[in-house]
Amino acid sequence: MNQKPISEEELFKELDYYQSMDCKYSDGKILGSMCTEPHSVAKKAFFKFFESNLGDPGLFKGTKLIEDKTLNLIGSILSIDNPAGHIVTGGTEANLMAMRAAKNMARSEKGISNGEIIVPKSAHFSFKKASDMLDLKLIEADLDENFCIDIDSVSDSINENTVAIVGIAGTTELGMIDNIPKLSDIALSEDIHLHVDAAFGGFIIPFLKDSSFNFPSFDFSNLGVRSMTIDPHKMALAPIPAGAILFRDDSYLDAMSVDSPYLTVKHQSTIVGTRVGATSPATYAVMRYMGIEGYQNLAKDAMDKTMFLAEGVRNLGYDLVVEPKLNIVAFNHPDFEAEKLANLLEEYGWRVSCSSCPKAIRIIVMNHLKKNHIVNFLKDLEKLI
Ligand code: 0PR
Repeated sequence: MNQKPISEEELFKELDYYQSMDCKYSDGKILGSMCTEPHSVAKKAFFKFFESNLGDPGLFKGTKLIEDKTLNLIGSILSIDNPAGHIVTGGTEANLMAMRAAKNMARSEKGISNGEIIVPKSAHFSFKKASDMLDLKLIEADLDENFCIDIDSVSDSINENTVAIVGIAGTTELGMIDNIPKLSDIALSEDIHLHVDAAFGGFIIPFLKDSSFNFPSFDFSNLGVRSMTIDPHKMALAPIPAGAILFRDDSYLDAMSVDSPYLTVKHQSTIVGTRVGATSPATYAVMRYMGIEGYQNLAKDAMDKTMFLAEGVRNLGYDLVVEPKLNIVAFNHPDFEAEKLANLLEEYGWRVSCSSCPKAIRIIVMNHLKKNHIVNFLKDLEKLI
């Protein structure tokens, strides 16, 4: 470290240098990210509250009230009044909390000490972390021909140690939506915690409901659903790190609560102690500013662009892995490996990612991707064949 202070000018010159190496959403070249440029009102609200620490909420009572109000707003799109939960750093932390609650509940109510969780093969890798950190055996259920969780495989995997079943509403790789009503029936009849990971889909599925998209219900309206993950920093235009974990009632938070004797609150259920306060006002601000109509327009726009891209890719002779359900397009070319294609596209500046199951180029049509970017992308894609 430098002995003497350096000037602000010199310092920011250095930071500018490093920032210039970063990709920018606004360039329209980031095609494999579930995050996007946050809305300006979200940024403004974030910086207004950036000192706030929700780890000690008695000191930041206003921020805490906003966290509760934000959870209620999110609850209103997921068919639940007054959910329990927290604004957290993202889908990983939310999934960890859900699995921790399920584990602790099963231990105290059923005496299960060597728990197992059943997740689809399409589950995000955060469940591998949860399995490792919480010492829960991870059972991967098969997928059906539509890349959704195979219900029979779930039934076959249940045993006396099962503490949770996980369904995904908007899979990371392909954007598929598992059959939550069926999983809910199983969870109710077996008395097992059902967690829905709607980290990606949670802020788009509810807003497509009234258009031509006919999705089965994926939220708390299914009585077996006990918790849900939903990420404002993905489709809601909130800044990173904004995730949310919602529980059906307080008992799940109580099951994770530890004493925090010298804080302004005497119990804490979150994984992190000192925790960012600013994402609650940022999420609250953008949700209020957009309203249901704003998100409906965003969702419709994303799906229009998705269909335009899917059609364009198909017309060039590429094979779609599956018809897009949400705003993800995955495709292959008969003569090229996906990774090879990704590398060639990178030479044109496009930052795509590859799915693993099946291997394919995967494009997430986020808000920063405009129609003209897609047109240019298709032109470059044409040059490769
Ligand atoms: N659940 C689902 C269904 C997800 O898709 C993701 C992340 C998570 C949980 C975990 O969320 P956090 O990453 O917020 O903890 N999905 C993306 C992925 O892993 C996240 C992402 C975002 C990756 C932007 C890259 C990127 O540039 O692919």
